[in-house]
Amino acid sequence: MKMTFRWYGDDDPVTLSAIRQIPGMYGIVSAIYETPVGEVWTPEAIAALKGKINRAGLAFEVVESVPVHEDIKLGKPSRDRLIANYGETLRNLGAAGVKVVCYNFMPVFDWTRTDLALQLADGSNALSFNAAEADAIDLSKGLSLPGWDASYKPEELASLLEEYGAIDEAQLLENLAFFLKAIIPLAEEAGLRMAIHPDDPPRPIFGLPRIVKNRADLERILAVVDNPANALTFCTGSLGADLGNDLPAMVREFSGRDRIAFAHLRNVKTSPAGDFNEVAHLSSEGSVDMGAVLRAYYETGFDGYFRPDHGRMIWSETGKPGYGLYDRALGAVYLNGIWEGLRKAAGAPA
Ligand SMILES: [Mn+2]
Repeated sequence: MKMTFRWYGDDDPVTLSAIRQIPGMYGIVSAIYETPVGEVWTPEAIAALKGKINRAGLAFEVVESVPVHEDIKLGKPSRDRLIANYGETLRNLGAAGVKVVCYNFMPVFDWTRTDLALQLADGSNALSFNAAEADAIDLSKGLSLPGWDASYKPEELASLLEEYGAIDEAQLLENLAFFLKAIIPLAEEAGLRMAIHPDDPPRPIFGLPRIVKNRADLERILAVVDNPANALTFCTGSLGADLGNDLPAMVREFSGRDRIAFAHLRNVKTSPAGDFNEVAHLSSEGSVDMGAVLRAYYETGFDGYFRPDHGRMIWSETGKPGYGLYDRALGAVYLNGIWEGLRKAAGAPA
């Protein structure tokens, strides 16, 4: 297992040198944010990012994300050019030593919350989702969704939502299959693995289709191209927002088949109705049994990448919701502690 940490580039208030000081930290998960979605990430831009990370004493082997253009998800004719560009980006990333590319296939919104700073009992705050509140949002009246207000102009959003009116889950899955059949051979050639991130939250939202929600969905996607390069980003926070998902069993199955390339470790406190808020990583804080999840990884010989996913905002830190330094650093240390315990219990050297 290699421990990593997400970093949003030079604009991120969390610095590389701070991340370097977290014990047991191996590498950085990042992306090129300046290149418009659908355009090629150039070797020069990739080398600049990699250089910055390597000079800080950290590896750059995981990208999150190379975004998938909406036209690919919609299956529009322009997808051929966009998929060719995506393939070229993968070739450039592979040549720079990147091993895993995280992506998602969520229409329009790549995550949804109804509150970015829910006050928890201990005085910290965290992201949360209330299904009834989300269902009550009328997007035709413009977007008033935490975290997304600046992303789309109202008329852009309206026309995009109209286009998705014709896309049901079966059609979206077909469009994903078309993408995977084209991209996975290129990923394999580039020496890297594509790792799809589950839908967050794992439920249909605003009438938009969702196809990465549970065990059956993951199985279907992996079967499209039965190749280790067609892999998963297994996010316990996203999948954990449906109490029907047995996370340790799913890890045991998919890691046992070597189809998890990247593990997002996040804890959420989830209600049976699917409302949830994010919490500290410690198992007793939420609905995710982190010890059981890590045991499943350990016992299936997982040698991919871990990263602590979203943390709370604690100790008066301000910054990008979910992506402060302190609580994610606590998460990394906690996860490393569990891992050391598992190793020692199995008789491995420290
Ligand atoms: Mn995640």
